[in-house]
Amino acid sequence: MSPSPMPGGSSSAIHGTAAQRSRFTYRHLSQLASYQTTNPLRVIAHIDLDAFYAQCEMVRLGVPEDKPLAVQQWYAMQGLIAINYPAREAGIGRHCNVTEAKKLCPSLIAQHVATWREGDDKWAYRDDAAANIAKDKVSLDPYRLQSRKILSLIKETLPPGLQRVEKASIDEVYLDLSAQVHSTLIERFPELASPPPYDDSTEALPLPPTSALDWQADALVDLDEEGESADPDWDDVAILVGSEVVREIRQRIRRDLGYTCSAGIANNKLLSKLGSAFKKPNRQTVIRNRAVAMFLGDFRITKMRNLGGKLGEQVVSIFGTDAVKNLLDVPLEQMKQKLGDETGLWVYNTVRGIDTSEVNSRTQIKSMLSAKSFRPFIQTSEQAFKWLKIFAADIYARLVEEGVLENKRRPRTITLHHRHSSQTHSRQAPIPLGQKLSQEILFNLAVELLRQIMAHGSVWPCANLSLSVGGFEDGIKGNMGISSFLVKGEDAEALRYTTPEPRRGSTEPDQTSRKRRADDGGIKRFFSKRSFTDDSRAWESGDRDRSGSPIQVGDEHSCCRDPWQSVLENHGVGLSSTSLVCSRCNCCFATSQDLQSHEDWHMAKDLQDKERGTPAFAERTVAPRTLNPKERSAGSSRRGRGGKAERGQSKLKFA
Ligand code: TTP
Ligand code: CA
Ligand code: CA
Repeated sequence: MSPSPMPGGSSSAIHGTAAQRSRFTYRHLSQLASYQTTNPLRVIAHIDLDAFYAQCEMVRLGVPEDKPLAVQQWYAMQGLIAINYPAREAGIGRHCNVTEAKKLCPSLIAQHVATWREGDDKWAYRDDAAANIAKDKVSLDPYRLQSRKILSLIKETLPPGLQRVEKASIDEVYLDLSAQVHSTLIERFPELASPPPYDDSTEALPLPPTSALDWQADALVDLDEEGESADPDWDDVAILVGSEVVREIRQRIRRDLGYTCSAGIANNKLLSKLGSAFKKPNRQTVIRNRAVAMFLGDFRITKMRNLGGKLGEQVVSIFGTDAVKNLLDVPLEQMKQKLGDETGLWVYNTVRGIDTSEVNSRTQIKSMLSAKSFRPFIQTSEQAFKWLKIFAADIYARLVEEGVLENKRRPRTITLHHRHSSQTHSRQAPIPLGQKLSQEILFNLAVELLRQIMAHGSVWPCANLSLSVGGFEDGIKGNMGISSFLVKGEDAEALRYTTPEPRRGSTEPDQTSRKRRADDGGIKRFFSKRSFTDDSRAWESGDRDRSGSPIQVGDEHSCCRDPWQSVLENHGVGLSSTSLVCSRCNCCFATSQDLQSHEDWHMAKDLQDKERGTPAFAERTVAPRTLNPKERSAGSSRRGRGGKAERGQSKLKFA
């Protein structure tokens, strides 16, 4: 990427006498190069695709940008899962089903997601998918493919060796731009490369050049006059360089792939994520250090990362307010006293916009799951085998993405869960080493596991099947001797080994996992695995939670109260009242069948989590609620639509 010259920013313009030095030191500057996470000069970006699945369909179908389009999943049960911005203009939201949406906007294109179909071994776009919930299973492969292309383009745009990219969900990434910004600063201001006076890295830097910073089209967060009157410092320059990088990435994504996205650029992940949602669509928002207090002042704490769930509710009930600006008055000691040391400190920092979590490009998934709930139930092994074939194909495609073909990573175990009336049976086997992993191997193992379950007793009708692989290991490096091709030890046991049967009709964790849960104190206990404030979305294999674990994939029942509710709330919409509420997550359902399917999903998820020894997600205790009109308008105004002239476009004049 060729750096554009800093406006008026020739190196000779650097100034600053002994009395006028920067607030930052040579050490701060050098810490940029090593991605030091507490560095005040650090530059983090969050990029989130606008209406992602909807844009994927528009690009695929060649639909013009101004045409309303929504992506549909089944007919009424889950309604619309992605709505493009022209359709949102017509008042369509995720709460609508297709009929309601078409009433609001007769020209709406409602495109159903691609599906796998019982008996077929490829996913496809099908005109009759919406009515075939029983025979079809959603495939997110088309969206994963686009997601991969976008990710590759981002990596290509960033300089090799100076990039750190974390895929946070199917449609978002975090970038730590610090090292790249460091190199650009040194290039544009060579004086910065000279050793510090007296070789003392704690010496202050000279001030940046006497020029205005050109913020171009970025949405600078407003500041009061006092905030703007202070001279710009190197943190402002660093974030501006980061913002240029992000602008170029966004332009390339648009030009080469046809997608618009929004971005936030700030000092950390917490703020950059709030920034990317601040002005959607197709905008980027810069939150300079000097603007943080002002920016966060109007937020409600429950809208912040990791505070959308139980912890946020607890904070609100303890301190009697959800306004960040009021929580700033709570002293650290009091936070710690009420919430515990670790959590208290974390909340105290969060309301101040302090976050030192790193952008982790090494996040790796730990398991993958493919599942289907059957309504009507399936009755024969032939039917089950057809589904196992689909699961094997689905998982294999995702394994290829993880680098299984290049032997980068490979799973070591495969597990099948089978639900018959109120009983769930599970069988697990190691995946033999020594052969290249293939769809057929996975399928054969799955069939063998099902046979074992069938040998155990009555299994039909079957309400739910799920196949998962786990125990990922890095690929074998170096020469593989003949011995590595001989299946031995644990692997030789592959098809004989079975996991202990869970208690019949029970989803209770065993003693070990229960103990692990009890030990899992501290702040992590609050973080919902599927918390949508963290936005580690549940909709695809690459999605990870904070601990790097994958979340439910590709199942129709990937909906639970936490994500849906918070998303609806984000869009200023309340849930309609219904008596069918899941007791685990308070998700609402229109029919008892839908509720039953959803409970099956919980069960499969529990079983999968049990293998990992982690809770499915923090249980929610609050009933669904409808936002009042005030909250609704607060929610929607926060998401602003641009248009308004931005303050501070070229405001930062040097004295
Ligand atoms: P989001 O990034 O939350 O939403 P979005 O990209 O559709 O819209 P925005 O412009 O506001 O970012 O989710 C990314 C994709 O994940 C979305 O396009 C479809 C899928 N998804 C679901 O399938 N169900 C859901 O409830 C949500 C929230 C998303
Ligand atoms: Ca998005
Ligand atoms: Ca997203």
